[in-house]
Amino acid sequence: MKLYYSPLSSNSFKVRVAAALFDIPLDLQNVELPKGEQRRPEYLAINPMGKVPVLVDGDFVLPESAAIMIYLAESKPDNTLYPAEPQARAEVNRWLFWAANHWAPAIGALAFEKILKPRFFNGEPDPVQIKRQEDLTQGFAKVLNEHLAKRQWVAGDTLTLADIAIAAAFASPLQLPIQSWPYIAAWFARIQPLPAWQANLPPKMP
Ligand SMILES: N[C@@H](CCC(=O)N[C@@H](CS)C(=O)NCC(=O)O)C(=O)O
Repeated sequence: MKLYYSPLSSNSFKVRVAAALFDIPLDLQNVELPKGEQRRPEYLAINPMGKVPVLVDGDFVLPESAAIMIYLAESKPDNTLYPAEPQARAEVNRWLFWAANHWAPAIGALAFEKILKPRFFNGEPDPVQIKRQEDLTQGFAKVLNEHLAKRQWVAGDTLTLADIAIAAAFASPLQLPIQSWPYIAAWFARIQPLPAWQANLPPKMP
């Protein structure tokens, strides 16, 4: 299977970690976001949204990181990362949607303003946008921190795709103030040592 990805992309990172946990090798195809390769016609033919990641499995083309993680999980029956029991699965889905709709967009916008825009796009960070996305991130982190106060893992009593999807934000060079959310910090300390996590970390920005 081929994965169009970027080493700068935490949505790509979460898919790579999930694939490693499922022991599924991926043929990685780097889409150079700073060069705008995601907006070239040949890439838009693969994903009209002009985003990474995209999985290609034979003739089947699948954008959207959460959908890709689920697709990989469904090729490995009886795995615990994406449980089959309907309520357990719904709980994982709930947090995958939470990450896709709230958490990742706020953090992605922050990373763009604070790191990618000045570094790759010759632009000035927009303080209004930074404040707005920081406020959103704080609010979402509070929800996650309180949720994790009562449990070890985000959904259920073991590691699932939901943990990987949400924790990916902390692999970003953004360096979110994780120590200000003690239950998130304790949870992340359980995820970070995973070999699948360590093996796929994005390169450090110089
Ligand atoms: N909902 C999508 C979001 C994908 C996304 O925003 N990808 C970013 C990188 S993390 C991207 O490709 N940005 C390039 C651009 O917007 O030009 C997913 O989960 O895969």
